[in-house]
Amino acid sequence: MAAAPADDPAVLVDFYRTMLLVRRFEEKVGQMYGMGLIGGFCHLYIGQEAVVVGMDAAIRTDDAVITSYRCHAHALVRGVPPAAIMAELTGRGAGVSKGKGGSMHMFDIERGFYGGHGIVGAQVPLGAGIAFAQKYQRRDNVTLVFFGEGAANQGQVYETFNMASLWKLPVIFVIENNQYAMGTAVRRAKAGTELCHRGEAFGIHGVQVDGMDVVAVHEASRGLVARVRDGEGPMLVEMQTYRYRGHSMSDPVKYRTRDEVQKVRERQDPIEQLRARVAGGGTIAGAELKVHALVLQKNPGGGCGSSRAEPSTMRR
Ligand SMILES: Cc1ncc(C[n+]2csc(CCOP(=O)(O)OP(=O)(O)O)c2C)c(N)n1
Repeated sequence: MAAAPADDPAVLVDFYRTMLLVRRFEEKVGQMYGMGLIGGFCHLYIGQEAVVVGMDAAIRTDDAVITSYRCHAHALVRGVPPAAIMAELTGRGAGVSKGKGGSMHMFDIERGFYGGHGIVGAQVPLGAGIAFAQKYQRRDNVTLVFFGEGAANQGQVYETFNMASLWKLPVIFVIENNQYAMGTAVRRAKAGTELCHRGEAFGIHGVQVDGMDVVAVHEASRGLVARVRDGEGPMLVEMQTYRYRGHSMSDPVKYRTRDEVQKVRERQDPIEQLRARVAGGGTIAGAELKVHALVLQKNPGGGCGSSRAEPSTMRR
């Protein structure tokens, strides 16, 4: 997707279609995991769609993205064909990583997608390395480095902040604060300031954004991307978001109530929020949303979680 003003109805319809694609894809993955058609570890992105969709629309196709194991959506928005991701999940040679990476390790370098990393936080220094190469080769590209609020407590993140700032690397550090690191709520794990301020000691400007509002995500991202591309050096954004499903497919979710999840769904769901904003009034855009919703039909069997556990010896 090319960057375009977020008040353009065509852009909003595009955001809606892409968020719906991500959601329906992930629901299908959850269903197939439950049927035993997908093996290994599997982390769904349902609830967080606005973050990748709004941010990807603010960068160019020749820019770079790197993220954690919760990576299906990031690959989808970069333009990796859904069939290649599904083939990867089901361990086939037609998969985007030739069926050898699975859910957590998808790569498509031609599309600027550098994974898919199972080691928490490992993608942060790797992402700075990609940004270093962009700058060294005098390309006017940027790198988006996505990581969770749990990873944001790791030492390697701050070593990376130091070097990225020192070398004015063209990188945006994106903390996807989905409120839980496995079963640990952010309020139990985070000391000190808001996460958006964590780069300030290194001279890295940070902002906090409502990551459930795709328009807010996109507008904030456009501003940050323009500044980073102009050579201002690294920036940080904390996206306040929420994951609806368990940490992974084997998570029984005992650390929060169903009521908590239900309230977020009812009040903040990113897809529903955008639908309410665009739909109605007999507009062409409103009609288009309905068409997209019909094409990407809700998967009737895609309920909550799976009856089948991940490998129990090494739960992630
Ligand atoms: C170095 C390392 N430590 C621990 C783990 C186990 N682990 C997997 S995911 C996770 C929680 C990470 O939470 P967060 O960074 O908030 O990302 P989220 O899963 O919420 O997207 C942990 C501790 C790991 N994979 N790698």
